[in-house]
Amino acid sequence: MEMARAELSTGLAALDMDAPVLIQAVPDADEGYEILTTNENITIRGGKRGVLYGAYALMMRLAAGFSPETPWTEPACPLRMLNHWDNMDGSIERGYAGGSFFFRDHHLKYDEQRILQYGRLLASVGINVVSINNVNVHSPAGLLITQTYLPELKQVADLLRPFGIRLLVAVDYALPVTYGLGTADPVSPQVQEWWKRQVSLVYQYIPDLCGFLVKADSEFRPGPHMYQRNHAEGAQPLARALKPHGGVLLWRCFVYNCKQDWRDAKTDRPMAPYEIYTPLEGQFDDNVILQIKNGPYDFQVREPVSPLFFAMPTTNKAIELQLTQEYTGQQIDLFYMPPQWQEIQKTLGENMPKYISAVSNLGDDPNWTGHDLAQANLFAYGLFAWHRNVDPAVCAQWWTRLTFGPDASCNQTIVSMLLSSREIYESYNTPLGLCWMVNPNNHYGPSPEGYEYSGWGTYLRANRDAIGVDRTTSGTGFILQYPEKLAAQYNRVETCPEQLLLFFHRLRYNYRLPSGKTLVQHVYDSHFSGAEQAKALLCAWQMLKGKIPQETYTNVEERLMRQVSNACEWRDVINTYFFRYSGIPDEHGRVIYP
Ligand code: GCW
Repeated sequence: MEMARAELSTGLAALDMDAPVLIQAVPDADEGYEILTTNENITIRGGKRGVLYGAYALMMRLAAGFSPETPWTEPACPLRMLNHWDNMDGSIERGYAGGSFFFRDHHLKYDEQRILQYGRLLASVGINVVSINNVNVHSPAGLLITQTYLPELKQVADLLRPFGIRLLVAVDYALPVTYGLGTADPVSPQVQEWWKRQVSLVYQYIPDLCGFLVKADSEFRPGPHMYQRNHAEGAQPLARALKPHGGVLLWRCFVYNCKQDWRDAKTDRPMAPYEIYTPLEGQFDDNVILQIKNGPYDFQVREPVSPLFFAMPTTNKAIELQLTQEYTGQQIDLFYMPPQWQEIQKTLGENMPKYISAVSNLGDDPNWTGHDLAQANLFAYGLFAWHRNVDPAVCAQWWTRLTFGPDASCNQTIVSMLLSSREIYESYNTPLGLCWMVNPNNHYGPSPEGYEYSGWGTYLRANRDAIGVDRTTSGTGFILQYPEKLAAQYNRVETCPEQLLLFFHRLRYNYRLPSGKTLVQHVYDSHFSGAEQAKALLCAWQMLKGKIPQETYTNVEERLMRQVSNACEWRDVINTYFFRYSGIPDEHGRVIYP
């Protein structure tokens, strides 16, 4: 209540507004709130944390020029998380907005004001849990849950608590080994005892810790498979140690063989999580939440939803999204994500998990996200996590108005840039859901066969006739992991959504799409048009010169210029690649490099 009052008074003063606001506690409520108005005053009624959310909502509504009146609202997801991939040396894995604002020189070293601003930034859009260290727990981050770093970690928890934000810690599964036990085998009584003691210690420092996040047996991280134990057995000692303290265990399902032989055409990487986890249905403790990436591969530009969301009905699940633009333009190219989330929500319907998490796009750049317009993704994520069914256009309008003020024509331009950005990016990137045509390691820019002969399980298998992996019932059978109706839709090339055609099917270059175009002509057309549209984004922005604060204008213009050259590079490389394999020229005779 005091926090809500304090935030309101500083916020309204900053907005140069003076509104008579009453705050009323609603007993037994927690995060929900409503805003009521009479002629004399505005009342925020809400639960313990709800009044704070109500205070931010009110300020946003006033700042955007909307009526403050808001009917009772409660979050659709109780855990609305942000996962940072920050390393303790200050770097950020897949970070595109500078370095960490939590860590430096292997310590929690930060500007306290920035952490407070961060707390406000997150709370204002309803995010209530953060994990600040990388899921790849590089040394010495494992020690964050030990005496060595707990006093430092506690300070961060204390700073964020008033904003209704709790900490999660990404932990190293092999930590008991580091502590001299010689094993991290989950069935070992010493290991179980060790986790109990360790967790008790953590809760002495941070009594409201949300819990732990674990990446196990994934991309060279240690895990229970090292001891021939399955993941339900593996999760147990940590879950049971956390349980008496009210903690949860977020257990990531990003598990697959990353040392596959490319000659092996039977193993199909996207099938792995379903194969590994579904036999374990009913075996996870009730405070374990399986954290599943939105797609079965890995945050590609276009993927179907992970089939695991439809399975394991009695197991807790969280969906993991990626705000940091690893494969979606690295905060150089514009990519507004809510249309993607809306599609996921539509496809999953009631199978949408109750818990939600997203990999952070924040860093220590002065504008937080590197690309100024990438802030819209964080804003929209908060709204999406709270309401689930949010209209991408409404989020874009809100954000634009709050960020750039009331100028309608300027807002219209920015909103339409945001709303078209994903389609544009996709049209010059990897075609038709094929995935993985990126430069290896840094994942920016085209390299069609960059991963073709590697162990990562990400193959296109192009030859002179056809491209793609057949995942239908007559191919790898991946499609059978989906519920019947969806499986039937994906299985037939005629009914498969066009954007996913090459995710599910292996097709000949001269295959005729429902549009009447051949596959290869579609690739050419979409790449030529995508590069043109990227140029159009730049032109649209340039029309705003003088209407936007100079710093933001320059920041975005410079990035859009880089986007244009990236788009041209993608266009030429992908078109050339398809031309060289297929030998089929562009019907319109445009330039393709032979
Ligand atoms: O997409 C991959 C990234 C890794 C990341 C991994 C994961 C944190 O390239 O950098 O590691 O996903 O999600 O664990």
